[in-house]
Amino acid sequence: MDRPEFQLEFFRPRLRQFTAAGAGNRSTCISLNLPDWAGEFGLNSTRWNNRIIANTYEAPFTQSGKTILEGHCYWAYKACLWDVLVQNPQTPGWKALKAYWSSGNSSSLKPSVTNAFKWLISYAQAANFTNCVVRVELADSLVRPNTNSTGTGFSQTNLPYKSGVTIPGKIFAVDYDMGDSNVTYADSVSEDQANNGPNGTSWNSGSFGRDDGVDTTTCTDPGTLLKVGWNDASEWQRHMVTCTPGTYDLYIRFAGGAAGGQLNVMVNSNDISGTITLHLLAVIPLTQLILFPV
Ligand SMILES: [Ca+2]
Ligand SMILES: [Ca+2]
Repeated sequence: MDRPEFQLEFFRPRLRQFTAAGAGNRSTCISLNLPDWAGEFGLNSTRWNNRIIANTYEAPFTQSGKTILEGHCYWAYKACLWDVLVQNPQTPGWKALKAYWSSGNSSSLKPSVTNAFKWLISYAQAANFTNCVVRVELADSLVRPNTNSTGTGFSQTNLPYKSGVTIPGKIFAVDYDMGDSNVTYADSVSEDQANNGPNGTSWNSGSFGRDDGVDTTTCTDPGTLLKVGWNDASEWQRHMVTCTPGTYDLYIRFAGGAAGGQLNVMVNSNDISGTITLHLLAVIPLTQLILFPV
């Protein structure tokens, strides 16, 4: 973030009194001679965030003879949503409370006083930082330049999602690198282009976990909270690891909704496996995982 946010956000509601939401705010600010102003944005993918910052907020422009450099406010820091910096889980009790409220306080869904208290407390405890998913890839998209002269910009190169990933060891699919679509991953939908917001095409079909185009959701597999799903043809993810050159055995842990899935394993862009068909003995539920040696 390139400016203090509190003051800037204060001005935004005032501006909305004068303009249609999201339109004409720049000219309104200039005509009102406000000392500073900001746009607000959020609820889209890392790819979208990084490009909007580079092309809108960090690009000076001239209007009415004045050079403007706009500040920006990112929306929620912490919420149950999957596209915020810190996501706290929704507990079963919290969901039951929401169902009661959204029903119009249906008597059949009304919790006991004891349960209502317990569920609210469990929700508060779930919001403890240690129980949350912290989205470092989203922070990366907000602070890393889109491009730079050293070629380390968000759209230019990948950065490791977690440090210290080595082999021999486990590489979790969801720990793919940070960076732009077609740099660290390829996915059929990597941002909501149609609506510039949350009401169009979902870029993460799993609606939980990382805020990239890769489709991630919750997982009960040992050692990770998240898994990658919805892998369509030609999609891929890149993982940066540290290892000693040598010969290794590779085991792929996967699940599938139908037989016939295929994948290739590449090292430094070289296909080392050829096309592997993931044979399933039967249609396996998505929650069931098997080991497959290659
Ligand atoms: Ca996607
Ligand atoms: Ca996908």
